[in-house]
Amino acid sequence: MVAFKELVFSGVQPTGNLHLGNYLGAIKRFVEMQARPAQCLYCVVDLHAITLWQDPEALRGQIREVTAAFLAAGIDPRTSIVFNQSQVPQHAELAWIFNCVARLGWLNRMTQFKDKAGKDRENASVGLYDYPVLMAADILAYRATHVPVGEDQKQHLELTRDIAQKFNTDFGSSIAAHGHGEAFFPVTEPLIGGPAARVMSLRDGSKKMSKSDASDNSRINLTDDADLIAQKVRKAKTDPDALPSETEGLKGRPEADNLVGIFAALSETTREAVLAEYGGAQFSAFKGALVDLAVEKLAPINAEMKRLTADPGHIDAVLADGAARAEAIAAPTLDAVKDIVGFVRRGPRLAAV
Ligand code: AQP
Repeated sequence: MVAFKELVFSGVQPTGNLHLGNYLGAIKRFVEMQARPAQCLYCVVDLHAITLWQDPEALRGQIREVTAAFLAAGIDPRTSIVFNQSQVPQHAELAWIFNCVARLGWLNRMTQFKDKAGKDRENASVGLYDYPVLMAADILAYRATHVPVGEDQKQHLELTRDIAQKFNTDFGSSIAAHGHGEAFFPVTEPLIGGPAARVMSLRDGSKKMSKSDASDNSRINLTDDADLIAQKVRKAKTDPDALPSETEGLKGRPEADNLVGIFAALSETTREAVLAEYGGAQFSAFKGALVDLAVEKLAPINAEMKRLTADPGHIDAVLADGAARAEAIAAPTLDAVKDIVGFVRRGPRLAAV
């Protein structure tokens, strides 16, 4: 077997309303991954964003806003590679090759497409249907070994693994003939976990906190100021009982479970530890503590995002530098894939030299 060096890849769509779920389930964990002995790549996935129509001027602003959120949260663009997907052509190129590896039956099982397309499926874009194949290409263009994501992306990560395995099997003898051993693509490991792998809506504990929820009160946006955060937490739906002392007591109480999970993730502890401190407390008291904690953690990020978005030239320079470094990794992968598949190509690309 080939030994793959540890490489971390993940992405966030620039579709506006970046929220606490995106932060706790993904961006905060991206920051933590930087302590690993790994190359980390963090991508603003703008090709994914246009699977649903985006206003062009707003999209440009949203790409810069997600980049600012990455940097404000603590991603270091000198050690990690921060870039937007459309600047690295290998993502779309590999997606086409993977379109010919993935099976229709696999895509038909994807629940996110069903949720996002809704009843009017005939009218959904082909891109929305093909979204998980592009996601597999994003990850495998870098032969990424680890992908930190929220729980909603679990099924897409399984598809990425299926595509990698099928490619390795379909082209096994060619992979070996070109000196890549038994497997060209790694079977990527999803990193899903922690107390905030699935942050729920503040208005309905059975629904995921989401950018597209019509109610702004359902989510805490990373652009919300301290007053708005306080207002949204105080208005969050709860039940009439006090907090339990054990996690067992959170069963059947989705709103309580969600707020305890958010508290645990923000304070980098567990639900158990939160309940050891707040078990028996009424929600009014617990929400007060949660407001203080959320403001303490989110206000500095909010302020830094504002500072960074005021200088789009700096953000664009970070993205351009990241794209060049990303392409230097992805271009040789694509050259090898083309050789393996049997294409005739020009000599090595500049980026690979
Ligand atoms: N509620 C959530 N809890 C934990 N993690 C979440 N993520 C999203 N929502 C939650 C994680 O954030 C990362 C980036 O997500 P995305 O931008 O690719 O898009 P998404 O999952 O489609 O985000 P939304 O908010 O759910 O958007 P809409 O409303 O369009 O459906 C991913 O790692 C994701 O798991």
